[in-house]
Amino acid sequence: MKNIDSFSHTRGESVYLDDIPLLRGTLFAACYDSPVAHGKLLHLDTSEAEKQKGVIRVLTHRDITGINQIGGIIPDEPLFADDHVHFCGMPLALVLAETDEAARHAVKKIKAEIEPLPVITDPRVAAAHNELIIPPRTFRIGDSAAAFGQCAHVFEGRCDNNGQEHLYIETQGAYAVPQEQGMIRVYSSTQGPTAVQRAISKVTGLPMHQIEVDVTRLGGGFGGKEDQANTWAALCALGAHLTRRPVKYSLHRMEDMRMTGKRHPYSSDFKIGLDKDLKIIAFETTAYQNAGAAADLSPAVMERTLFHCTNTYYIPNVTATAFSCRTHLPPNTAFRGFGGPQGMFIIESAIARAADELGVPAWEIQQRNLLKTGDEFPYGQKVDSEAIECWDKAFREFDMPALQEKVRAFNAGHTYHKKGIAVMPICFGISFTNTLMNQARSLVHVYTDGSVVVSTGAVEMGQGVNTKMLQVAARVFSIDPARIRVNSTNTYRIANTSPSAASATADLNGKATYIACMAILERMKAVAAGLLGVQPADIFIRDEWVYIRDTKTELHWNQLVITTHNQRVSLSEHGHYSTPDIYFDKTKEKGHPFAYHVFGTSITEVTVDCIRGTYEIDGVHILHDAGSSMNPLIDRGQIEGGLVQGIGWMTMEEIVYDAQGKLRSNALSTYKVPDIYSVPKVINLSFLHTEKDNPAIFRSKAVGEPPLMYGIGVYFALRNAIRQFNPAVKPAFDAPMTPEKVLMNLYGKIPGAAAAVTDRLTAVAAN
Ligand code: LUZ
Ligand code: MOS
Repeated sequence: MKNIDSFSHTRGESVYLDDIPLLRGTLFAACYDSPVAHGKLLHLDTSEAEKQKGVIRVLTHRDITGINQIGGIIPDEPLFADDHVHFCGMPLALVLAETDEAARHAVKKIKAEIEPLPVITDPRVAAAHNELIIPPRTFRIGDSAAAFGQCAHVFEGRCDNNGQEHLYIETQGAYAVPQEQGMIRVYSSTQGPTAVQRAISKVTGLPMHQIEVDVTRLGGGFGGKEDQANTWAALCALGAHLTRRPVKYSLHRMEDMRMTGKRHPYSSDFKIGLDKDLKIIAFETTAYQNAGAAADLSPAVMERTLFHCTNTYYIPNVTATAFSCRTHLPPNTAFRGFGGPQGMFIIESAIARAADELGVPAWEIQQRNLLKTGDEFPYGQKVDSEAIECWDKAFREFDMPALQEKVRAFNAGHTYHKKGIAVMPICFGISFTNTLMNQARSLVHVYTDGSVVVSTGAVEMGQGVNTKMLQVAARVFSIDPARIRVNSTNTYRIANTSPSAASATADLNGKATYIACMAILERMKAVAAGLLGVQPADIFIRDEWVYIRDTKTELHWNQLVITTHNQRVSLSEHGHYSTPDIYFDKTKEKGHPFAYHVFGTSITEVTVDCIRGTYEIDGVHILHDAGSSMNPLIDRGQIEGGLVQGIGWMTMEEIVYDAQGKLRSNALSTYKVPDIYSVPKVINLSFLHTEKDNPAIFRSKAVGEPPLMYGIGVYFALRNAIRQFNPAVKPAFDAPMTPEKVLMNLYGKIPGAAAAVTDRLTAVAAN
């Protein structure tokens, strides 16, 4: 089944925040944000701004009617700065004006006097100053210190990964509309309608039932709107609450890039020990997470880094410690993978370091350590593994020996172009690591004309979750999908939602929808059984007709619906689902936090131009564990999109803050994301189809985040190509691997390299 939004997207009819018609009297908001990363706010002068034409009011922290606090996990994040500023981009004031232009013009008239304080941007420096968001945490299995003594080989190293800008096509924004009796309806581009409702409640002081949050769809989220949509919605709602006029704010791209947090950069140390057969016996890591100026979701992201720092390998002795470090950058936040990719980059770097030193391909080490069913993770859960199945099938289907031979032959025949190959097996835990968040609800109504409407807590952000919800209802009722509509996500229909995140949205809301539809179906079957004089257990609905076991009757879905209603039996149900059998004990750092794991293996081939440092990705061949996919077309889109987003993070997206905490890569002219020319020339995708009864919907498996981590394979394929050209160099583990870094690594250890490049370039120029 196609994504149900395909038609309206193609015709430009899909409604995003900016497509909502504005009511007369709507005010436009614009934010004045701190130009300084750290300092004492001595004076804020909004008087000139207030005098500008069209300006109705300028809000600061003094205007907050509730509390000046939007921290979700830890209350450490004021909405408006009061006495101190903690990052460039921190909101100081909000202009409300009759037009967008007037609001943004007036912002320029605001003046802040800020006494600068020392700025920290490096997480290791923050840790040295004990600037931590939460105390460090350590996951442990076995005894790594003792185990190193028994290893034939021990290697140490360091790895660094940069952040990543979410770059959802639709920027952050909200539209708050006052309703009667002090209520406010808020349209928000958020992955978490309840989080928005809660933040507005705190800031305005209104009870949550006065606040309705409605989300039709987002133009992308990627984690950037799991927590950080709250700010803009709270600002608009506060404006609407105070002026009793509708308030709209949709951020310009540069405002969004400057004021919002990103994927967390990490800097980590590692130590890996192997026996003579390349079995990894011991692993230690200390990871420094750059959290930015406030907690946001950083503690949860840090936790997922620990969960995934052994990726898909069984290691009997592990000590993994993580620090969440407070710096003067915008608070970093959720981003597809949620700390998992950063954890996996550490172990993959450690394996690559071992491979460098031992002179074996990394994939020999990877293969020898894959998880087997029953193996225990450092956090205590025993795995139900598909790692070896995915790996073996990938090697078979994509003919790894032939790929290796192709690369070897190419490299033997070329001097200035080199190919590299790398394998990236993945393992990603499915469930919010915070157990209580693993719940969802769905409200299903069958109308008397036989049409159906489904409302859930799932937010459609391009990932196709609404199509999957519709498929669930169509499958349970066995009716034409055209009879079913999926409604907008609304806090009056579905309360206390978890954000659409953690790859778990279709799992959780799909199960809730299944439960609701099944309850209605059971009641309808009882009605049919009464009409037909048989037992309810003998009634089936197939393709809209009622059957008594295998015999088709004259009773159609439409008639059964009417009869059910006429008998005063409910055609509505509110279904609730919570993932069974998951728990985690933070005092012991042990438990069974994940419903299941998603596996996969990718094989990547790249070609590096060893004169220029540029590269092409020849192919990425993916064997992905999708369970029994509900929608292979949508899942393929998620896998291809995730891969390319991961490639962007690992190879080209380079966030640059200067020493004063100012974002230099603050526009698309200075921040490079993958485009059609940088995607792999070939993406082969094959599914590992399984029928296991994992707790996802209809034996499918979550697909949102795991494929991003295939992008890590491109980093290591590039690294391998570089070493084909210059075996003396051991490139630092420092992502992204931009063309500049490739070039510097290519000539890293060759005396006279710079002169050779200059000579070569001169020759090229002369031609
Ligand atoms: N969000 C969250 C997530 O709050 N908890 C999680 O465990 C998570 N995992 C992935 C992505 N978002
Ligand atoms: Mo997410 S990183 O699943 O919002």
